[in-house]
Amino acid sequence: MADDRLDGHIAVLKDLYPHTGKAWIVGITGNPGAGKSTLTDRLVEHWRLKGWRIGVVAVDPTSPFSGGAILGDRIRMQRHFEDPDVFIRSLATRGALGGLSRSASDIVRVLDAWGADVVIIETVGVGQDELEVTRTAHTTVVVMAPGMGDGVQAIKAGIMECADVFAVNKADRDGADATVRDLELMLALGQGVMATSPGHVGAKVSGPAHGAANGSWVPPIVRVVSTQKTGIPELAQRLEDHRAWIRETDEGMRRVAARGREQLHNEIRDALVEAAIRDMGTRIDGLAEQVVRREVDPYTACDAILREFRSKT
Ligand SMILES: Nc1nc2c(ncn2[C@@H]2O[C@H](COP(=O)(O)OP(=O)(O)OP(=O)(O)O)[C@@H](O)[C@H]2O)c(=O)[nH]1
Ligand SMILES: [Mg+2]
Repeated sequence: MADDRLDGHIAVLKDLYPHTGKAWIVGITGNPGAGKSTLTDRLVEHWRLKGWRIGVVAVDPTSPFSGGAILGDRIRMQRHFEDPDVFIRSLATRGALGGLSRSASDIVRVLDAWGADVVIIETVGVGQDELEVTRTAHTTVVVMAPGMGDGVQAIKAGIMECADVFAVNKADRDGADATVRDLELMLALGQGVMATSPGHVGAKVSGPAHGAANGSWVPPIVRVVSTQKTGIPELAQRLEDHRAWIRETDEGMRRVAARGREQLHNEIRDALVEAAIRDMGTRIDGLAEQVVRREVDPYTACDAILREFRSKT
């Protein structure tokens, strides 16, 4: 129901909401083919050994670049399909405005209510919608792979900012050291910037101090070879460290509060746009055409829509 946004799904989600809030939400993002699904499969395996119940939401952008990730994800995580304590759901990007991030976060909530200890969201780190999906996560891993033009420069800036942990996957290949070095340099520069901005005075500048340092979090870099399970326990540990940091430190809690606020803003925005389109769709289309013909500027059109919408409600 939540995925298809069927009538009544909001009422169901409202009923489920009191049962949510326990799951830890882990986002896994990175360029196409970086090894996100293979890594997810390994983390599922690792956390299952602890007896955790696990939800996985795999977002397929259905873009020509991803080469049919749904099928790939299914094959890569197939062995967990038989496990009643693992629930895997693939979502396709649809054209709808903000539809992807919203149904992904709704499905995460359903899995949370189901009793998942951890919900993993796998999403390609390209596109605004996909970026927004990672914002619903408490802890985000950015997966990088060497030797596929996948250097630090090739990763979108927005994605870099939402990284809590970096996984340099395919560390069995040449170039992993260079990728780690690039990341370390980037993090050191980032800390330098932070140190000079007010509020961050005294932040550690020298050397990459990974993990929680001086109350703030510096993303650790972990080398992994997902296909060979190398580095998975270390990666899982860093992720769990981050979870402890958000739960136990003031800055971590502030970060969670900020994400919660952002998520509510998104929900309000989506609900408003949806309501406006429902109530005055043809009027909006008409104004859009006028904007295209340059008969009216977009600011005036927006003002007119806002005024009319307010007078209706
Ligand atoms: N050599 C090597 N290959 C790997 C490793 N991890 C994954 N691969 C391979 O890389 C390819 C892509 O892996 P996926 O896990 O599908 O990558 P993905 O990031 O989920 O890809 P999309 O969902 O399509 O964006 C597969 O052929 C994997 O077998 C690794 O650690 N080393
Ligand atoms: Mg994948």
